[in-house]
Amino acid sequence: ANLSQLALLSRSEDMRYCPNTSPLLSGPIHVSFPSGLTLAQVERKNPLVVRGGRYRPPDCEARHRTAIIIPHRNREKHLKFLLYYLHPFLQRQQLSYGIYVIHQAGNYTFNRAKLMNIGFREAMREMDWDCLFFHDVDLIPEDDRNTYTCDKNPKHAAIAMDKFGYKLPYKAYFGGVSALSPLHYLKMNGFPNNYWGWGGEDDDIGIRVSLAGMSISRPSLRIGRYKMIKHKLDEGNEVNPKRFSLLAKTQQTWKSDGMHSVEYELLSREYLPLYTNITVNIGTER
Ligand code: UD2
Ligand code: MN
Repeated sequence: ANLSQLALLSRSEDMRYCPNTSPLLSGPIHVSFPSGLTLAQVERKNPLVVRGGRYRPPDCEARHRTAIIIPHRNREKHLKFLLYYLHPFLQRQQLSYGIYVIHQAGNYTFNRAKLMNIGFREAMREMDWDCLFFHDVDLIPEDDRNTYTCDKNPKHAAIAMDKFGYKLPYKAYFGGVSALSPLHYLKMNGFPNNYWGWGGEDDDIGIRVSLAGMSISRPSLRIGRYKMIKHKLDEGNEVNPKRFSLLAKTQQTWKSDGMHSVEYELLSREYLPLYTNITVNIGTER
């Protein structure tokens, strides 16, 4: 070997890939919601997390780059608990990761799926992520063997939630937490932009997966467990009365409405210590 080959060898020697299965995993997590927890405490517990909520394992080269996309408005308390659990969880999985909070500005009706499309675009603009986790703010994973990496097919990760008795509520369910690679996402034209208010958009996304010729993968019931922080229906996220008629038309609309047609105004991008906050004006229903 010549000198430059030797130099390469020794570099890969001290920065080897992380093992296929992280030795840091501990399995089931006891989830509780300590009163008085502050974001400053969460920061102190995660000294290796850098600006914008980014992390890479200190002593091995991560095999995966995962972006977490969280749709958000007016749920600061839930966000604090999610960050408290999610940062150490992702670090134990030895991932290279970034957390993005997509904040809907103003008081118009909430639109979860549209915020996800924006999160996809804004995250991919910054980095070549190989997996995106679309994550409700109020769902806390209860087992760190539920790895935040992508599968061959779009993955529905929140298969077993306490609110549904730790069972899948129905076979096509795709709500809560799901994971798609950029290729999956583009293939199904992302998520719908026209579901305003609560409900239906998760089923629409599930239908898009199969319309695009893919199927849904899931972790086992034993490890895809989540606790949902109890809450009421938010103001500004009333039940969407159009959800059933929209769902009946997904087959006709998915190619024209989605990732490719999303329109919004970027109001700010802030690199906070624990996450990147992206505030957007998404308008309202026309
Ligand atoms: C269910 C699904 C969720 C979604 C929703 C229907 C579960 C666990 N999740 O959640 O994936 O399909 O039904 O739209 O069954 N949010 C805010 N501020 C708001 C309103 C919503 O931040 O004012 C975000 C937040 O990330 C929240 C998510 O949107 O977790 C879903 O809204 P939800 O928690 O009110 O709805 P839920 O629990 O019925
Ligand atoms: Mn919820």
